[in-house]
Amino acid sequence: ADINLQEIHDLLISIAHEAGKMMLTATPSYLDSGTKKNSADLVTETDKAIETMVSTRLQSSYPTYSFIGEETFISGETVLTDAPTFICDPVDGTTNFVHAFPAFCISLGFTVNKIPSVGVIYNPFLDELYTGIKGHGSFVTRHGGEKLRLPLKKEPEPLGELSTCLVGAEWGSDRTGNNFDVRHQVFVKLCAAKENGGAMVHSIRCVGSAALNLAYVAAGQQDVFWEGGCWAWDVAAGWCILVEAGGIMIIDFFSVT
Ligand code: LIP
Repeated sequence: ADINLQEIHDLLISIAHEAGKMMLTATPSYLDSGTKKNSADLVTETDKAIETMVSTRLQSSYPTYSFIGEETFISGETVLTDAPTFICDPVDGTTNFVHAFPAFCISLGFTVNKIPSVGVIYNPFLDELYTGIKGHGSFVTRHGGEKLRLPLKKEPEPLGELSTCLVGAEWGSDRTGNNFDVRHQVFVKLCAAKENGGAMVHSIRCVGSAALNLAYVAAGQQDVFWEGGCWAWDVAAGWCILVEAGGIMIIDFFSVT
């Protein structure tokens, strides 16, 4: 059957707004947040409640489509297939959410044949909604205002020189072994002066949400985003939005097994 991406996009926006209300009425604290793989990998009751709401609403409208969510993912069992699939990060930027730092969002992606085809990213705190549909461009709406096509910059600069870029990069939650060494080296190389072997970028921003980082590149507020160790729910929505804004996604590997 034909897949109506516009209808899916509209439903995802409605779900994102409901999730936004749940985030704003919650009172999270690091004191009652739980942890996953280590003390820097946080999860709250709101993450879980939003994911339940999202999967319930999607299941009732699209019972035959697949669903992958950060909080219900089971390593080795949950697999991304070619089937139409919703990919949900109920609260991306949970650490920010817990600390009341205003950069967190819900990230809702939809893939067909593993291709990101709809993306909806909503930051309820700033009331910023980023959306994209494959082949139909991407947009931002701020504070319920005008829907603006991305990128926002009228004449985007070609990225000739890293040294002219504002770069988003994240430390992530894995602070051990090779993963940490690679992150550390990337930060140093990006920032160091050229005579010290670096790219001397304008600066680095650690906004704390992979989805918002991708949306910011799509909007032209950041020129590049780099992160090692992203999951499908971190990038599925932002991927569609970025590509539709004329951006480029470079990956080493895309799998949720
Ligand atoms: C987080 C990301 C963040 C990344 C963390 C984590 P969460 O997602 O968006 O950018 O650095 O590793 O994955 O856990 O807040 O949904």
